Amino acid sequence: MERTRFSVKMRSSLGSVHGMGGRHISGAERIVPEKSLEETVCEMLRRARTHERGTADFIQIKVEELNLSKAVHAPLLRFSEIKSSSKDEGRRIAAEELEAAGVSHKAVTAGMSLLGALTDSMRGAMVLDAETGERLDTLPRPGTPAPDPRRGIRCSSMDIADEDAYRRFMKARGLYGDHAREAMVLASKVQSEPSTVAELCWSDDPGYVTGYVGSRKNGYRRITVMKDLGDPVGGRIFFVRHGTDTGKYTGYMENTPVLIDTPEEGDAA
Ligand code: WAQ
Ligand code: MG
Repeated sequence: MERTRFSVKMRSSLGSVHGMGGRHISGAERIVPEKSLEETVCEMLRRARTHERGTADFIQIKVEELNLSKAVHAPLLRFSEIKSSSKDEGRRIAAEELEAAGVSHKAVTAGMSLLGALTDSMRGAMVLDAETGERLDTLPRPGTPAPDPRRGIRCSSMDIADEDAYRRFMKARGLYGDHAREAMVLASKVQSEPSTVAELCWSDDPGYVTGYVGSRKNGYRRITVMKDLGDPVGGRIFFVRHGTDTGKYTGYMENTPVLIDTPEEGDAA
């Protein structure tokens, strides 16, 4: 493998003042070889300008060269799918999956009502105590600016380690498309931090109703319908062990480069 790659991060919004406030449109993160850098930047620009959530009028793209020897490697989560036919059914299944992964009933209920109460999508994820259900990302932390409840924390700086191996892996499972790829990569990084118990997610793209529950215990459990078609409100929650240091946790999610290894065919997956 080459010695360096480039981290490319994009965030975009509509109606902000120099990127502050406004409506979240889309974000993306990749770690790509130099030869794919231009193409990746153009793709992200295009995505922000043609998104079904709206045409972004503020777009920030950050490019940074990374020394690969500093990147952490983590395995891709195992994949499985549960079919649901309505929002209510999908969310009920998700609640069961979260409890099966070790999140308390109380925390699941708290998380479902927090996501259900959002009137528009956040940029990032809420962090909840998996035992008490307390929301942690909005608590003030000394030495950091007052947290913005609409931002949450972003999981960033991650990508597939070996593109070709990943393509073979997904094709063998009939999985295509950017949503699944990005979600599998993100969910795998989230589970590579030992404080994470489980993750809950559904998309904020009005035309994409699928979501998942991720955990080290049960892998990536895709749930086909988790919201009504046309609904622009999605969300994510990272459920963490009681007593997790939120500052350290956030630092890992936002800054540590993580490359996701795909199991070779024949490996258990
Ligand atoms: N870090 C933390 N939270 C994020 C991030 C991130 N990098 N990106 C998005 N979010 C939050 C944010 O609140 C979004 O509103 C919400 O998650 C949904 O994001 O077919 O498309 O990018 O198997 O719309 C899952 C199913 C699709 C994929 C998830 O999420 C499949 C999806 P979206
Ligand atoms: Mg989206």
